[in-house]
Amino acid sequence: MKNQHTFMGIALSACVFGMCAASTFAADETLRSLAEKNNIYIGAILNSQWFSGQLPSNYEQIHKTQFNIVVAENEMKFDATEPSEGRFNYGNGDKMVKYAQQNGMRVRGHALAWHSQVPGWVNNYRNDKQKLLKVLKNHIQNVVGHWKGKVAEWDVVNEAISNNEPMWRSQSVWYQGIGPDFIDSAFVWTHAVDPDAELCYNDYNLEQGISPKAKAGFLLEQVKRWVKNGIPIHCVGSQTHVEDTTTDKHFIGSPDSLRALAKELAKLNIKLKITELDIGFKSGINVSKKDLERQGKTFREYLDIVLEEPNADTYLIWGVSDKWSWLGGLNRQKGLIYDDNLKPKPAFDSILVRLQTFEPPQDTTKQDTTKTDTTKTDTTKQDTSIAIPQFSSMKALSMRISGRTLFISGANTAKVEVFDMQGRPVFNGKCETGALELKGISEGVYMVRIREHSTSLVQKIAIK
Ligand code: 9MR
Repeated sequence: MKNQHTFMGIALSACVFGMCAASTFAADETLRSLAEKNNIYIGAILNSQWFSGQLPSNYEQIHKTQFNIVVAENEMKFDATEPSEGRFNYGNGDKMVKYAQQNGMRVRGHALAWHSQVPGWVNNYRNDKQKLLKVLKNHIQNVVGHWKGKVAEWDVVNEAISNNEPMWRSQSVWYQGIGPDFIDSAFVWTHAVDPDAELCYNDYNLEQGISPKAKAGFLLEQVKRWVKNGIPIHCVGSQTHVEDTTTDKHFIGSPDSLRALAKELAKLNIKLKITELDIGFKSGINVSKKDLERQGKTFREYLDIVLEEPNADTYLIWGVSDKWSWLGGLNRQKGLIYDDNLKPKPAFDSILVRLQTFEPPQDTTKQDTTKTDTTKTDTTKQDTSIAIPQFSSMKALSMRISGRTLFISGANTAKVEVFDMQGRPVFNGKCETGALELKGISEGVYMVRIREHSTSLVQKIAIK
Protein backbone atom coordinates (compact mmCIF):
# COMPACT_ATOMS: atom_id res chain seq x y z
CA MET A 1 0.00 0.00 0.00
CA LYS A 2 2.80 2.37 0.88
CA ASN A 3 4.41 2.03 -2.49
CA GLN A 4 1.14 1.91 -4.32
CA HIS A 5 0.28 5.42 -3.30
CA THR A 6 3.71 6.74 -3.89
CA PHE A 7 3.60 5.12 -7.27
CA MET A 8 0.78 7.44 -8.29
CA GLY A 9 3.10 10.35 -7.75
CA ILE A 10 5.90 8.68 -9.61
CA ALA A 11 3.66 7.72 -12.49
CA LEU A 12 2.86 11.38 -12.86
CA SER A 13 6.43 12.38 -12.51
CA ALA A 14 7.57 9.91 -15.13
CA CYS A 15 8.08 11.94 -18.23
CA VAL A 16 5.32 12.12 -20.73
CA PHE A 17 7.36 13.83 -23.39
CA GLY A 18 10.09 12.36 -25.47
CA MET A 19 12.93 14.32 -23.99
CA CYS A 20 12.41 13.30 -20.41
CA ALA A 21 14.80 11.09 -18.55
CA ALA A 22 13.98 8.66 -15.78
CA SER A 23 11.90 9.73 -12.78
CA THR A 24 13.69 12.03 -10.37
CA PHE A 25 12.04 10.60 -7.28
CA ALA A 26 12.69 7.62 -5.05
CA ALA A 27 10.09 4.85 -5.07
CA ASP A 28 9.39 4.75 -1.35
CA GLU A 29 8.63 8.43 -0.82
CA THR A 30 5.40 9.26 0.95
CA LEU A 31 3.90 12.54 2.08
CA ARG A 32 5.14 11.62 5.52
CA SER A 33 8.73 10.83 4.60
CA LEU A 34 8.93 14.01 2.52
CA ALA A 35 7.32 16.13 5.23
CA GLU A 36 9.90 14.81 7.67
CA LYS A 37 12.67 15.70 5.27
CA ASN A 38 11.21 19.20 5.09
CA ASN A 39 10.88 19.36 8.85
CA ILE A 40 7.11 19.84 8.92
CA TYR A 41 4.14 17.87 10.19
CA ILE A 42 1.59 16.62 7.70
CA GLY A 43 -1.55 14.98 8.93
CA ALA A 44 -5.19 14.09 8.71
CA ILE A 45 -7.85 13.52 11.32
CA LEU A 46 -8.83 10.05 12.37
CA ASN A 47 -12.48 10.07 11.37
CA SER A 48 -14.99 9.08 14.02
CA GLN A 49 -15.80 5.87 12.13
CA TRP A 50 -12.22 4.68 12.69
CA PHE A 51 -12.80 4.54 16.45
CA SER A 52 -15.61 2.04 16.06
CA GLY A 53 -13.78 -0.05 13.47
CA GLN A 54 -16.10 0.92 10.62
CA LEU A 55 -13.45 1.79 8.08
CA PRO A 56 -11.66 -0.49 5.60
CA SER A 57 -8.18 -1.57 6.59
CA ASN A 58 -6.50 0.40 3.81
CA TYR A 59 -7.79 3.61 5.44
CA GLU A 60 -5.54 3.07 8.44
CA GLN A 61 -2.72 1.81 6.26
CA ILE A 62 -2.82 5.00 4.22
CA HIS A 63 -3.19 7.15 7.31
CA LYS A 64 -0.12 5.85 9.11
CA THR A 65 1.96 5.66 5.96
CA GLN A 66 1.26 9.15 4.70
CA PHE A 67 0.91 11.23 7.87
CA ASN A 68 2.97 12.02 10.95
CA ILE A 69 0.47 14.02 13.00
CA VAL A 70 -3.01 13.01 14.06
CA VAL A 71 -6.06 14.58 15.65
CA ALA A 72 -9.40 13.02 16.58
CA GLU A 73 -12.41 14.25 14.62
CA ASN A 74 -14.67 14.31 17.69
CA GLU A 75 -13.25 12.06 20.40
CA MET A 76 -11.31 14.55 22.54
CA LYS A 77 -14.04 17.19 22.59
CA PHE A 78 -15.85 18.18 25.78
CA ASP A 79 -18.99 16.10 25.19
CA ALA A 80 -16.87 13.03 24.41
CA THR A 81 -14.48 13.31 27.34
CA GLU A 82 -16.84 14.50 30.09
CA PRO A 83 -20.30 13.38 29.00
CA SER A 84 -21.66 13.74 32.53
CA GLU A 85 -20.32 15.99 35.25
CA GLY A 86 -17.07 14.78 36.75
CA ARG A 87 -17.18 11.42 34.88
CA PHE A 88 -14.47 11.30 32.31
CA ASN A 89 -14.29 9.06 29.30
CA TYR A 90 -10.85 8.63 27.78
CA GLY A 91 -11.41 5.34 25.91
CA ASN A 92 -11.40 6.64 22.34
CA GLY A 93 -8.74 9.26 22.98
CA ASP A 94 -6.49 6.61 24.53
CA LYS A 95 -7.03 4.43 21.48
CA MET A 96 -5.79 7.21 19.22
CA VAL A 97 -2.83 8.06 21.48
CA LYS A 98 -1.78 4.39 21.44
CA TYR A 99 -2.10 4.29 17.65
CA ALA A 100 0.00 7.45 17.38
CA GLN A 101 2.67 6.07 19.70
CA GLN A 102 2.84 2.78 17.82
CA ASN A 103 3.28 4.64 14.56
CA GLY A 104 5.54 7.46 15.75
CA MET A 105 3.00 10.22 15.18
CA ARG A 106 2.50 13.53 16.96
CA VAL A 107 -0.88 14.02 18.68
CA ARG A 108 -2.98 17.22 18.55
CA GLY A 109 -5.66 17.64 21.15
CA HIS A 110 -8.90 19.20 19.92
CA ALA A 111 -10.54 21.05 21.72
CA LEU A 112 -10.82 22.26 25.31
CA ALA A 113 -12.94 25.45 25.42
CA TRP A 114 -15.42 25.59 22.54
CA HIS A 115 -19.04 26.70 22.28
CA SER A 116 -20.02 23.58 20.32
CA GLN A 117 -20.19 19.95 21.40
CA VAL A 118 -20.66 21.00 25.00
CA PRO A 119 -22.75 18.43 26.90
CA GLY A 120 -26.20 19.41 28.12
CA TRP A 121 -25.26 19.35 31.80
CA VAL A 122 -22.88 22.32 31.35
CA ASN A 123 -25.77 24.45 30.14
CA ASN A 124 -27.53 23.93 33.46
CA TYR A 125 -24.96 26.32 34.92
CA ARG A 126 -25.25 28.97 32.23
CA ASN A 127 -25.97 31.80 34.67
CA ASP A 128 -23.52 30.76 37.35
CA LYS A 129 -20.15 32.33 36.60
CA GLN A 130 -18.27 30.81 39.55
CA LYS A 131 -19.58 27.33 38.82
CA LEU A 132 -18.78 27.60 35.10
CA LEU A 133 -15.24 28.68 35.92
CA LYS A 134 -14.89 25.61 38.14
CA VAL A 135 -16.39 23.35 35.46
CA LEU A 136 -13.99 24.57 32.78
CA LYS A 137 -10.96 24.47 35.06
CA ASN A 138 -11.80 20.99 36.31
CA HIS A 139 -12.32 19.76 32.76
CA ILE A 140 -8.98 21.13 31.62
CA GLN A 141 -7.12 19.80 34.65
CA ASN A 142 -8.49 16.30 34.17
CA VAL A 143 -8.28 16.01 30.40
CA VAL A 144 -4.92 17.71 29.93
CA GLY A 145 -3.60 15.93 33.02
CA HIS A 146 -4.69 12.55 31.66
CA TRP A 147 -2.78 13.05 28.40
CA LYS A 148 0.09 15.06 29.84
CA GLY A 149 3.25 14.33 27.88
CA LYS A 150 1.25 12.40 25.26
CA VAL A 151 -0.69 15.17 23.58
CA ALA A 152 1.95 17.52 22.17
CA GLU A 153 -0.36 20.44 21.41
CA TRP A 154 -3.86 21.55 22.34
CA ASP A 155 -6.52 23.69 20.77
CA VAL A 156 -7.16 25.39 24.08
CA VAL A 157 -9.77 27.77 22.71
CA ASN A 158 -11.69 27.06 19.54
CA GLU A 159 -13.80 29.44 17.43
CA ALA A 160 -14.30 32.15 20.06
CA ILE A 161 -14.53 35.01 17.55
CA SER A 162 -17.74 36.16 15.90
CA ASN A 163 -18.19 35.52 12.19
CA ASN A 164 -19.80 38.83 11.47
CA GLU A 165 -17.99 41.50 13.44
CA PRO A 166 -14.57 41.95 14.99
CA MET A 167 -15.63 40.85 18.47
CA TRP A 168 -15.93 37.74 20.59
CA ARG A 169 -18.64 35.23 19.71
CA SER A 170 -21.52 35.83 22.07
CA GLN A 171 -23.36 32.55 21.36
CA SER A 172 -21.27 30.49 23.73
CA VAL A 173 -22.04 29.16 27.15
CA TRP A 174 -18.53 30.11 28.26
CA TYR A 175 -18.74 33.66 26.97
CA GLN A 176 -22.25 34.26 28.23
CA GLY A 177 -21.59 32.79 31.66
CA ILE A 178 -18.01 33.89 32.29
CA GLY A 179 -17.22 36.64 29.80
CA PRO A 180 -14.05 36.82 27.69
CA ASP A 181 -11.94 35.95 30.73
CA PHE A 182 -12.65 32.28 30.05
CA ILE A 183 -10.19 32.50 27.18
CA ASP A 184 -7.18 33.81 29.08
CA SER A 185 -8.01 31.50 31.98
CA ALA A 186 -8.17 28.41 29.76
CA PHE A 187 -4.64 29.06 28.48
CA VAL A 188 -3.28 29.63 31.97
CA TRP A 189 -4.91 26.49 33.38
CA THR A 190 -3.75 24.31 30.50
CA HIS A 191 -0.19 25.54 30.77
CA ALA A 192 -0.16 24.93 34.51
CA VAL A 193 -1.09 21.27 33.95
CA ASP A 194 1.22 20.57 31.02
CA PRO A 195 3.92 23.23 30.65
CA ASP A 196 5.49 21.36 27.74
CA ALA A 197 2.42 21.31 25.53
CA GLU A 198 2.07 23.82 22.70
CA LEU A 199 -1.11 25.82 23.20
CA CYS A 200 -3.12 27.15 20.26
CA TYR A 201 -6.03 29.41 19.57
CA ASN A 202 -7.91 27.75 16.66
CA ASP A 203 -10.51 29.27 14.33
CA TYR A 204 -11.88 29.37 10.77
CA ASN A 205 -12.00 32.18 8.18
CA LEU A 206 -8.52 33.28 9.22
CA GLU A 207 -7.48 33.24 5.56
CA GLN A 208 -9.77 36.20 4.90
CA GLY A 209 -7.32 39.01 5.57
CA ILE A 210 -5.78 40.74 8.55
CA SER A 211 -7.59 44.07 8.36
CA PRO A 212 -9.01 45.15 11.74
CA LYS A 213 -12.49 44.18 10.52
CA ALA A 214 -11.51 40.64 9.59
CA LYS A 215 -11.46 37.76 12.07
CA ALA A 216 -7.69 37.39 11.80
CA GLY A 217 -7.20 41.14 12.34
CA PHE A 218 -9.21 40.99 15.55
CA LEU A 219 -7.33 37.87 16.60
CA LEU A 220 -3.97 39.52 16.00
CA GLU A 221 -4.88 42.27 18.45
CA GLN A 222 -5.78 39.64 21.03
CA VAL A 223 -2.57 37.70 20.44
CA LYS A 224 -0.57 40.90 20.96
CA ARG A 225 -2.37 41.46 24.23
CA TRP A 226 -1.87 37.83 25.34
CA VAL A 227 1.82 37.98 24.55
CA LYS A 228 2.19 41.32 26.34
CA ASN A 229 0.36 39.97 29.37
CA GLY A 230 2.31 36.73 29.49
CA ILE A 231 -0.67 34.50 28.65
CA PRO A 232 0.84 31.16 27.58
CA ILE A 233 -0.14 30.92 23.92
CA HIS A 234 2.25 29.47 21.36
CA CYS A 235 0.29 29.01 18.17
CA VAL A 236 -2.66 30.03 16.08
CA GLY A 237 -4.50 27.23 14.29
CA SER A 238 -6.06 28.24 11.01
CA GLN A 239 -8.75 25.68 10.27
CA THR A 240 -8.80 26.70 6.59
CA HIS A 241 -12.11 25.16 5.52
CA VAL A 242 -12.31 26.87 2.15
CA GLU A 243 -14.29 26.51 -1.02
CA ASP A 244 -12.93 26.26 -4.53
CA THR A 245 -12.72 29.81 -5.82
CA THR A 246 -14.73 29.20 -8.94
CA THR A 247 -17.78 27.82 -7.15
CA ASP A 248 -17.84 30.27 -4.25
CA LYS A 249 -19.03 33.62 -5.59
CA HIS A 250 -18.33 35.38 -2.32
CA PHE A 251 -14.91 33.86 -1.88
CA ILE A 252 -12.65 36.28 -0.10
CA GLY A 253 -10.01 34.04 1.43
CA SER A 254 -6.61 33.33 -0.04
CA PRO A 255 -3.29 31.68 0.75
CA ASP A 256 -1.72 35.14 0.47
CA SER A 257 -3.89 36.43 3.30
CA LEU A 258 -3.01 33.47 5.48
CA ARG A 259 0.64 34.00 4.72
CA ALA A 260 0.27 37.62 5.82
CA LEU A 261 -1.14 36.37 9.11
CA ALA A 262 1.80 33.97 9.52
CA LYS A 263 4.20 36.88 9.06
CA GLU A 264 2.44 39.02 11.63
CA LEU A 265 2.45 36.11 14.09
CA ALA A 266 6.17 35.58 13.50
CA LYS A 267 6.79 39.08 14.83
CA LEU A 268 5.12 37.95 18.05
CA ASN A 269 7.04 34.66 18.15
CA ILE A 270 3.78 32.75 17.63
CA LYS A 271 3.45 29.82 15.22
CA LEU A 272 0.84 29.37 12.54
CA LYS A 273 -0.55 25.88 11.96
CA ILE A 274 -3.00 24.82 9.28
CA THR A 275 -5.21 22.54 11.33
CA GLU A 276 -8.36 21.49 9.43
CA LEU A 277 -7.76 22.05 5.73
CA ASP A 278 -10.35 21.10 3.13
CA ILE A 279 -11.06 22.76 -0.21
CA GLY A 280 -14.57 21.78 -1.25
CA PHE A 281 -16.75 22.37 -4.29
CA LYS A 282 -20.43 23.28 -4.07
CA SER A 283 -22.59 20.20 -3.58
CA GLY A 284 -24.44 19.07 -6.66
CA ILE A 285 -22.09 20.41 -9.32
CA ASN A 286 -20.12 18.16 -11.64
CA VAL A 287 -16.48 18.27 -10.68
CA SER A 288 -14.21 17.85 -13.69
CA LYS A 289 -10.62 16.69 -13.91
CA LYS A 290 -9.63 20.30 -14.48
CA ASP A 291 -11.47 21.35 -11.33
CA LEU A 292 -9.59 18.70 -9.35
CA GLU A 293 -6.30 19.95 -10.73
CA ARG A 294 -7.13 23.52 -9.75
CA GLN A 295 -8.02 22.19 -6.31
CA GLY A 296 -4.60 20.55 -6.19
CA LYS A 297 -2.98 23.86 -6.96
CA THR A 298 -4.81 25.50 -4.06
CA PHE A 299 -3.76 22.68 -1.73
CA ARG A 300 -0.21 23.36 -2.83
CA GLU A 301 -0.47 27.09 -2.29
CA TYR A 302 -1.49 26.52 1.32
CA LEU A 303 1.35 24.02 1.70
CA ASP A 304 3.76 26.68 0.44
CA ILE A 305 3.01 28.73 3.55
CA VAL A 306 3.97 25.85 5.83
CA LEU A 307 7.10 25.10 3.83
CA GLU A 308 8.24 28.66 3.42
CA GLU A 309 7.29 30.54 6.56
CA PRO A 310 9.71 29.77 9.40
CA ASN A 311 6.98 29.96 12.05
CA ALA A 312 4.62 27.55 10.23
CA ASP A 313 5.11 23.84 10.85
CA THR A 314 1.85 21.93 10.42
CA TYR A 315 -0.38 21.01 7.48
CA LEU A 316 -3.35 19.04 8.71
CA ILE A 317 -6.26 17.98 6.51
CA TRP A 318 -9.78 17.48 7.96
CA GLY A 319 -10.23 13.97 6.66
CA VAL A 320 -8.62 11.36 4.48
CA SER A 321 -11.23 10.34 1.90
CA ASP A 322 -14.12 12.36 0.47
CA LYS A 323 -16.33 9.44 1.47
CA TRP A 324 -16.18 10.20 5.19
CA SER A 325 -15.88 13.97 5.06
CA TRP A 326 -18.10 16.25 7.14
CA LEU A 327 -18.33 18.69 4.20
CA GLY A 328 -21.78 17.59 3.02
CA GLY A 329 -23.16 19.38 6.08
CA LEU A 330 -21.72 22.59 4.68
CA ASN A 331 -23.17 22.03 1.23
CA ARG A 332 -19.74 21.20 -0.13
CA GLN A 333 -18.19 18.10 -1.67
CA LYS A 334 -14.92 16.47 -2.69
CA GLY A 335 -12.72 18.66 -0.50
CA LEU A 336 -10.01 16.13 0.44
CA ILE A 337 -7.01 14.50 -1.20
CA TYR A 338 -8.33 10.91 -1.57
CA ASP A 339 -11.51 10.05 -3.46
CA ASP A 340 -14.41 7.87 -2.30
CA ASN A 341 -12.41 4.74 -3.13
CA LEU A 342 -9.35 5.91 -1.23
CA LYS A 343 -7.51 6.63 -4.45
CA PRO A 344 -5.21 9.67 -4.40
CA LYS A 345 -6.59 12.68 -6.26
CA PRO A 346 -4.61 15.32 -8.18
CA ALA A 347 -4.36 17.23 -4.90
CA PHE A 348 -2.37 14.33 -3.43
CA ASP A 349 0.03 14.43 -6.36
CA SER A 350 0.31 18.18 -6.13
CA ILE A 351 1.29 17.99 -2.45
CA LEU A 352 3.67 15.08 -3.04
CA VAL A 353 5.48 16.80 -5.89
CA ARG A 354 5.72 20.05 -3.97
CA LEU A 355 7.27 18.25 -1.01
CA GLN A 356 9.66 16.52 -3.37
CA THR A 357 10.81 19.67 -5.12
CA PHE A 358 10.94 22.14 -2.26
CA GLU A 359 14.38 23.39 -1.39
CA PRO A 360 14.56 25.48 1.76
CA PRO A 361 16.44 28.75 1.52
CA GLN A 362 19.88 28.15 2.96
CA ASP A 363 19.73 30.90 5.55
CA THR A 364 16.55 29.86 7.39
CA THR A 365 15.63 26.99 9.66
CA LYS A 366 12.19 26.04 10.92
CA GLN A 367 12.91 25.99 14.60
CA ASP A 368 15.03 28.98 15.29
CA THR A 369 13.80 31.82 13.17
CA THR A 370 10.66 32.57 15.16
CA LYS A 371 12.89 33.28 18.10
CA THR A 372 15.46 35.35 16.36
CA ASP A 373 14.48 36.45 12.89
CA THR A 374 11.36 38.52 12.50
CA THR A 375 12.67 40.39 9.52
CA LYS A 376 12.77 37.58 6.98
CA THR A 377 12.47 38.79 3.41
CA ASP A 378 8.87 39.50 2.50
CA THR A 379 7.72 36.86 0.02
CA THR A 380 4.04 37.84 -0.04
CA LYS A 381 4.69 39.82 -3.19
CA GLN A 382 5.76 36.70 -5.03
CA ASP A 383 3.32 35.09 -7.40
CA THR A 384 1.80 32.30 -5.32
CA SER A 385 0.78 30.44 -8.43
CA ILE A 386 4.42 29.54 -8.77
CA ALA A 387 5.03 25.90 -8.04
CA ILE A 388 8.47 26.42 -6.57
CA PRO A 389 9.68 29.48 -4.71
CA GLN A 390 12.02 31.78 -6.51
CA PHE A 391 15.36 31.83 -4.90
CA SER A 392 18.82 31.31 -6.09
CA SER A 393 21.63 29.75 -4.16
CA MET A 394 24.17 31.01 -6.67
CA LYS A 395 23.71 34.35 -8.32
CA ALA A 396 26.02 33.57 -11.26
CA LEU A 397 23.61 30.97 -12.64
CA SER A 398 21.02 32.55 -14.91
CA MET A 399 18.51 31.63 -17.58
CA ARG A 400 16.24 33.22 -20.10
CA ILE A 401 13.75 31.84 -22.57
CA SER A 402 13.38 32.89 -26.17
CA GLY A 403 10.64 31.02 -28.02
CA ARG A 404 11.29 27.45 -26.93
CA THR A 405 15.01 27.84 -26.44
CA LEU A 406 16.27 28.08 -22.92
CA PHE A 407 19.58 29.93 -22.62
CA ILE A 408 21.64 29.16 -19.55
CA SER A 409 24.75 30.91 -18.37
CA GLY A 410 27.00 30.30 -15.41
CA ALA A 411 27.05 26.49 -15.78
CA ASN A 412 29.08 24.00 -17.77
CA THR A 413 26.62 21.12 -17.53
CA ALA A 414 23.25 22.06 -16.12
CA LYS A 415 20.53 19.65 -15.19
CA VAL A 416 17.25 21.16 -16.38
CA GLU A 417 13.82 20.31 -14.97
CA VAL A 418 10.56 21.92 -16.02
CA PHE A 419 7.41 21.72 -13.87
CA ASP A 420 3.86 22.68 -14.72
CA MET A 421 1.95 24.92 -12.33
CA GLN A 422 0.67 21.83 -10.53
CA GLY A 423 4.29 21.18 -9.66
CA ARG A 424 4.49 18.13 -11.94
CA PRO A 425 7.63 17.47 -13.94
CA VAL A 426 7.05 17.79 -17.68
CA PHE A 427 10.62 17.89 -18.87
CA ASN A 428 13.94 16.64 -17.64
CA GLY A 429 17.21 17.04 -19.49
CA LYS A 430 20.81 18.25 -19.57
CA CYS A 431 22.27 21.36 -21.10
CA GLU A 432 25.96 21.34 -22.05
CA THR A 433 26.03 24.05 -24.69
CA GLY A 434 24.34 26.97 -22.98
CA ALA A 435 21.12 26.49 -24.98
CA LEU A 436 18.44 23.82 -24.83
CA GLU A 437 15.29 23.30 -26.89
CA LEU A 438 12.27 22.64 -24.67
CA LYS A 439 10.57 20.43 -27.21
CA GLY A 440 7.22 18.79 -26.61
CA ILE A 441 5.95 21.26 -24.04
CA SER A 442 2.73 23.03 -24.89
CA GLU A 443 2.25 26.77 -24.52
CA GLY A 444 1.86 27.99 -20.99
CA VAL A 445 3.60 29.08 -17.85
CA TYR A 446 6.09 26.77 -16.18
CA MET A 447 8.74 26.68 -13.51
CA VAL A 448 12.25 25.76 -14.54
CA ARG A 449 14.88 24.51 -12.17
CA ILE A 450 18.49 24.37 -13.32
CA ARG A 451 21.19 22.79 -11.25
CA GLU A 452 24.89 22.32 -11.39
CA HIS A 453 26.46 20.41 -8.50
CA SER A 454 24.98 21.92 -5.36
CA THR A 455 23.88 25.22 -6.89
CA SER A 456 20.48 25.78 -8.38
CA LEU A 457 18.19 28.44 -9.75
CA VAL A 458 14.42 28.30 -10.05
CA GLN A 459 12.55 30.64 -12.35
CA LYS A 460 9.15 31.03 -13.93
CA ILE A 461 9.02 31.00 -17.74
CA ALA A 462 6.29 31.43 -20.33
CA ILE A 463 6.38 29.36 -23.50
CA LYS A 464 4.49 31.13 -26.27
O1 9MR B 1 -15.92 16.86 11.64
C1 9MR B 1 -16.67 17.14 12.81
C2 9MR B 1 -18.07 16.57 12.65
O2 9MR B 1 -18.02 15.17 12.65
C3 9MR B 1 -18.95 17.06 13.79
O3 9MR B 1 -20.28 16.64 13.55
C4 9MR B 1 -18.87 18.57 13.89
C5 9MR B 1 -19.72 19.06 15.04
O4 9MR B 1 -19.47 20.37 15.34
O5 9MR B 1 -17.52 18.97 14.09
C6 9MR B 1 -16.71 18.64 13.01
O6 9MR B 1 -15.41 19.13 13.24
C7 9MR B 1 -15.29 20.54 13.35
C8 9MR B 1 -14.13 20.85 14.26
O7 9MR B 1 -14.27 20.18 15.47
C9 9MR B 1 -13.99 22.34 14.48
N1 9MR B 1 -13.91 23.06 13.25
C10 9MR B 1 -14.92 22.75 12.27
C11 9MR B 1 -14.95 21.25 12.03
C12 9MR B 1 -15.92 20.92 10.92
O8 9MR B 1 -17.22 21.29 11.28
